[in-house]
Amino acid sequence: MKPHRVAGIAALALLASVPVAADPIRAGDIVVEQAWARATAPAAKTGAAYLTIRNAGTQPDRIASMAAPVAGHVMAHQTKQEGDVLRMHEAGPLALPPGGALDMKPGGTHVMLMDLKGGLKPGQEFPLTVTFEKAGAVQVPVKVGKPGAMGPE
Ligand SMILES: [Cu+2]
Repeated sequence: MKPHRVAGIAALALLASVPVAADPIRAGDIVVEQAWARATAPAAKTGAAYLTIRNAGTQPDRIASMAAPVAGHVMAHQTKQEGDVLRMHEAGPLALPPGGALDMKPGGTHVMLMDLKGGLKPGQEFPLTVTFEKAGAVQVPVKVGKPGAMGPE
């Protein structure tokens, strides 16, 4: 019996279970990666986050809901060109066909963070909980980049 060695292995196991922003997060066959957000002004009430979600399975799935402690309300938005204006609309439940991917990017589908509680600061990280109809809920760490950033840093 070597108690200190057992404790060391337990600590390693704990470390391995804490996700880092760059690591893909899995829920069953659903893989979430590269979650990031744009910094906002301190008093901003809305912000946008982006992530890539892949369905590596054989069954379709959909995003049922999203939540984050930095925001009062989280929804999926689509950006559409209307004449010469870009407008955002609430997207329906985002579908993930088998083998398909949802690649959220500025100017396209994004996670809209509503009723922000104090804005988003560069370097900040916050958890985003994405609940899938079949795969269940995953908590994804979202890294906040610079204002106007076009991708994860
Ligand atoms: Cu939006």
